[in-house]
This record gives sequence, C-alpha cells and structure tokens, in this order.
Amino acid sequence: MNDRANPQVAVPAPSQVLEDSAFLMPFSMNRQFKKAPRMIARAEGMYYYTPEGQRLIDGTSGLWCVNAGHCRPKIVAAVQKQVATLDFSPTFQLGHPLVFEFAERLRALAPKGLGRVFFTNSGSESVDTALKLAIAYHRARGEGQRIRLIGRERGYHGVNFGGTAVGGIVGNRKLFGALVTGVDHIRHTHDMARNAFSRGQPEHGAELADDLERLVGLHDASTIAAVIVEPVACSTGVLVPPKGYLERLRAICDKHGILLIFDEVITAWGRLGQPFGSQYFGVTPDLITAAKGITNATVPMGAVFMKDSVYEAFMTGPERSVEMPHGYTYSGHPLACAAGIATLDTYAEEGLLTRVGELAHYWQEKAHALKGLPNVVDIRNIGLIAAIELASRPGEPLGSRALDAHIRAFGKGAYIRVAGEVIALAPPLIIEKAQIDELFQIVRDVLSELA
Ligand code: PXG
Repeated sequence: MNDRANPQVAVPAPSQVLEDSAFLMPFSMNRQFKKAPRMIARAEGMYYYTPEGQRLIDGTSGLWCVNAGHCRPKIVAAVQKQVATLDFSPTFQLGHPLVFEFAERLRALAPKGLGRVFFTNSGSESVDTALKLAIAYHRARGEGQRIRLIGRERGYHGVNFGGTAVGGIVGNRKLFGALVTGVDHIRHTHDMARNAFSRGQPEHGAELADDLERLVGLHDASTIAAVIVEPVACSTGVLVPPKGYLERLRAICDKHGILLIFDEVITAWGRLGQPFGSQYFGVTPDLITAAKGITNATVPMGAVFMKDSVYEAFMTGPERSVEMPHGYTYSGHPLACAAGIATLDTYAEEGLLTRVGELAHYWQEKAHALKGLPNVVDIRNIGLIAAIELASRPGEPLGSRALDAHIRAFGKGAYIRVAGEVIALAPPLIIEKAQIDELFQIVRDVLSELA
C-alpha cells in the first residue's frame, strides 16, 4: 500500500528493521532494539524461528499467553474456517451461536459459582471492566458510595486508566497524571529477607493481608468497592503469595462486604495445574479477569467471570432496558470465539489444564539447581513459572544485567522474558522434560558467562 501511495518510500522486507522505523514499540527500548533487532518469523509448538532460520525455545509462552504451544493445528483450522464463514457480527442486541457456546464452555471450567462471563479483547479491558462492574454492583444494591478501588504495590493490571491506577508499578504510573482517583494500595508480599529461595509458596507473610484492615480503618469499608490482586504477581518478577495470605484477604473482604477480584490474566488456563489459579489456591474471588491463554493468544480476547449474585444484581428494572451499559465492538468476536473453543478442545484433548501437576516438581528442582551461579540472589517458583533474580550492576540502571541475559539467551537459542533484574520463565504447557532441560541449560550457560 505504502509504495503505491508514495513510490519513493521503499517498504522494508519483513526481516528488516530501520533505525527510524515508524513503529513505536510497546514496552520496549525502541532505540536499543532498532539498532540490533531480534526478529521472529514463524513458530511451531515449543519453538520460535528467526527469519534466518535459527530456532529458539519459547521460555515464556510469548508473553505468558501461548499455553498450548504455537500454531496448533486445531486452532489454526478453526480460525481459518470461521473467517470465511462469519467474519464479524455484533453482540449488541444480536447474537451468533459461537459466543453463547463459548460462554457455556467457560462456565463449565470456571470456579464454582462464577458462572457468568463478559467478553473483552485483552487483559487491560478485562481489568477495567471488572472495576466498573464492581462499582456498578454496589450501586445496584443501594450502596452507591462504595466507589473506592484498592490495588496492591507491585501489581500489574494492564495499561488502561483503571488498571494503571490500581497497578503498583511506579514506572507505569508516573507519566500519566492523576489516572483514576479514589484508589489506594495494600503492601506487596515480597520479602526476600525472610523468603529467598522458597520452593512454591513462601512461609512468611500471611499477615501482610491485614494491610487491607489498615485501609479499611483509613477510608471506612462503606467507601470501598473492591480489592484487585493477581494470585501470583507475575510481571513484577513472580511474587508468589505467602501461605495463608489469599485466604486471609478473602476473609477480610467478606467481613467488610468488599468484592475480591483475582486478576488471572496469567494464572488461568492451567499455568498452575488447574484451569484457574483460584482453584489451585482454593480461594474463590467474586470476579476473575482473564485473557491471553483463553484463545491461546491466536486471536485477542479477554473475559471477566463474575459470581451469579453479581450478574443477578444487574438483572432488575424493565425488561426493555440495557442492564449493563458497557461493552466493546469486538466483545465476543466470532474469530476469537472460534479460536477459544478450539483452544479449550486442545487443552482438554491433551490434558493441558492439569498437566502442570505432573511437571511442577521437575520444573522446580531444575530452577533451584541454578542456585550458586554468579549474581543469582533469589529463585522462586510455582506451577510452571520460575523467576531467577539477579543482583543489579552497581552504577547501571536496574535491569541492565537481565537485559544482557535476554539478549545472550536469544543468541543461544532461547526466548526468555525479563522484568527488572528478574528472568521470568513460563513455557507452554506442552513442554517435555527434555525441553525443560534444554531451556535451563541455556539459562545456566548465559548466567555462567554473564558479568
Ligand atoms: N493483568 C495481568 C495480571 C497481566 O499480566 C494484563 C492484566 C494486561 O493484559 P493485556 O492483554 O492488556 O496486555 C496483564 C498482561 C510480562 C508481560 O512480560 C505481562 C503482561 C503483558 C505483557 C508482558 O510480564 N501481562
């Protein structure tokens, strides 16, 4: 298109990146990347391939989303068929069969009692949807003064206004002004002094949930709509909840009539060995936000699961009224629903939503075997997630050592995500033990060499 509009502009080949490229890359070091790009041309199963044909094991499921592995045939075929059958149809005052079918399939997997679902297109949209539903729920029940939203330090809830506001990452918040007002945060749960090198849930820190009582004391429960937390805070370096912490948070919310939202954008879809993290931890929230693995990332989609009681609170008033004045053009998009149904089929056929139960011990021991390598200050794990935290380099920006690890791993045949000085590993759930060995061997080689 470009060359026809302006014949002087040469369109780069797909593998080519220009230093002054038009593309503003999200959450990236644009100038650093464009000088030395790392490009991916195709993917299959556990592996990415560069345009030059180099194979890379996918150590973080893309961005924690390709849970069934790449280009899975059933999902590819479902999307190909759907795009030629019904490309788009609204879900505002119209329906198409797949969206109703998909919602039923999801209800069957969701924690008991969270049987209603609202579709979005991303984790960020799921979060902002859940926050709005929480405020609307209280208002529908005659508690319209409950408008305050509580997040947690070091939480990541996407990048829309509500999610950025309840999120607890200063670097994501500081550029964007006042965000949403009426927000406060409880303390994060990370405590390396007491919990470094914990296997699974750490022993110390359940009492940090009591920080919610402090905010109730400050603001009064009657002003608080909801608390949102990730069961495992993944993006800020894999912060695993201390034993008893989530249970205590649930009890405090119940005591004060505050809705508990679990942001399961990463912890759902088998990452911990159960369909949802809530089922793994045995703690049931009032709302769950999801995205990513819901379609194996083939087509963008997110969802908010809510308790029947939340749904029912809206089903009042005249029948000829819109109960929930909220939704996206693409809520329940036919391609996403087709991808989602085929994804759930693939998960079921291969037992992927519970497979991590079999792999978790092997994974944990391989991760902790890296202890003692240079600069490794902590290793954490849960389900099919591991984090290796590195000491930062004196006088250099936080993350400089981990960035080098990412770049070197790419050269050695592994794609790994880093956050600050943390290497975060969360491969597709189809990974075999030999591939776990392959991934950790590359990480070991990188850490052994890294200054
Ligand atoms: N909530 C949580 C818990 C997330 O992890 C979002 C919301 C936002 O989802 P969308 O689809 O709007 O991006 C996320 C996203 C990383 C990384 O490497 C994590 C995310 C996205 C990109 C990178 O940690 N999580």
